[in-house]
Amino acid sequence: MRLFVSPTSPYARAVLVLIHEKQAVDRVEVTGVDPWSDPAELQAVNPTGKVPALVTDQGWGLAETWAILDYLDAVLPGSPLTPPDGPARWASLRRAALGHGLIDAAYGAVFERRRPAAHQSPAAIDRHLAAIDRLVPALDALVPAADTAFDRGAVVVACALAYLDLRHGALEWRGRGPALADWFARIAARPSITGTTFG
Ligand SMILES: N[C@@H](CCC(=O)N[C@@H](CS)C(=O)NCC(=O)O)C(=O)O
Repeated sequence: MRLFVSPTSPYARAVLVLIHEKQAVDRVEVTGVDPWSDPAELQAVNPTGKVPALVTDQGWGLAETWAILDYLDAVLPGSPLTPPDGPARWASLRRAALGHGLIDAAYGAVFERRRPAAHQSPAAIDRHLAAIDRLVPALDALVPAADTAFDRGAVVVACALAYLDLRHGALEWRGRGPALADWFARIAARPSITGTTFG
């Protein structure tokens, strides 16, 4: 399989972390691209032109982080990171969904700030920052009481928090989510996290 990523994409990192957690690094060839330079090979796989994008062993392309996570969790060997059913499944997906929302808000603010000054929307930036402000305590309330398996929700939330550290250090999110900060500190030494740093 082939996976298109970019070095600072929190979306792509979630896929990389899942691959590491499943100890399947040798099953996926990772290709770094700059999606903003419109690489034809990326657009052929994912017409949106965004990373991550996956080419399966059958040769077809798959877009969208959640779909790629779903697919790789199913086809790669090793225990599933997404619990198959019951309350554990919904707890994991609930956390993953808020984690995706946190990535969207954090990336959205960065994207807006990169537009030429005259075209930036302060209201759009504020809206993204306000969402981050709500999402951190919401995720703080969902930190498992005991450290359970590092599941699908954990993968996405960890990448969202790492991206906050990379791009939004001034927000000092740990003050809004102390339990989340403790959890993040505890999982920071996992090989899947240290082996996939933003480059
Ligand atoms: N909804 C997509 C978002 C992916 C995304 O926005 N990736 C960014 C990099 S962090 C990208 O490729 N941007 C290029 C563009 O928007 O053209 C997903 O979940 O995979």
